[in-house]
Amino acid sequence: MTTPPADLLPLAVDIAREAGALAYARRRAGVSIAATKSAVADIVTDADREVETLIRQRLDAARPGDGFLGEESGGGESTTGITWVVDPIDGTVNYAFGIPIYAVSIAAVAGEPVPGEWTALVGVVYNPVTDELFHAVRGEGAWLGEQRLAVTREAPAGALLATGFGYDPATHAGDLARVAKVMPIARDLRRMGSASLDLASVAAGRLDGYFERGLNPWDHAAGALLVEEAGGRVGGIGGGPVGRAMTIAAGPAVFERLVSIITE
Ligand code: LIP
Repeated sequence: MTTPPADLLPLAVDIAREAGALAYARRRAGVSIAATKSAVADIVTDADREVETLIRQRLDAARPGDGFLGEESGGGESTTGITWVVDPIDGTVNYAFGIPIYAVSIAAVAGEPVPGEWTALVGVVYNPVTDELFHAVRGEGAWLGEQRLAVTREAPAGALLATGFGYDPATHAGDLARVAKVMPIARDLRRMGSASLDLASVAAGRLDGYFERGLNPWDHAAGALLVEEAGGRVGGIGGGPVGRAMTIAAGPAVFERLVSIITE
């Protein structure tokens, strides 16, 4: 029997809150960098690993047979057709430096756990510092708590945009050139350091658009569903599927303009 997506939301919310509380407590107690990953700037803390272990244990207990794709512990095959795509602490560098902009990102997807091939069913992005829990079930809208979310429409003053830069210094020149191409349509630019919160901010109308190269599946899995359920669009180069090459998220008009500028 296929589980209705709405039945997955309470589990995701409960686990996100528990995981967020753990991350917050560890941050207040002091955080150490456990290792570097793809580049010297790509760090993981002991808390990242501990929080992901908690999330994985809770999901395994509640939904044995579901798959898992997590930033720190990799993948686990699904026998139910559902895979949980998890970033335990999205905004790890912010977290390590004590900048209060980070989130637990949990998504449940159906099908192959590959961006562009999966169908996102449930997305939860939780910032424990602000106690803001963004959530969406496919077809049932995007919400911040009980407040329904909606993306913005294009404005004469230009778009308030956000972006990010990868950990590999070799990619920074291209990222900065892309910013220069986009700035003529922007009223201003933000670089907040957490893709899931950038996407949640687009869904909530706090940003008009977001674009970033190099994201991993767990960075955008939950936030992309928030944007789509808030009336926005999410895609990659040329408006195709999201991937490491590019993630673009905005209301329809700004999305088309960003796709056109970034793809040209
Ligand atoms: C981060 C993203 C951020 C991006 C960073 C990194 P992490 O994810 O949320 O938008 O600019 O390079 O990918 O590593 O903190 O989970």
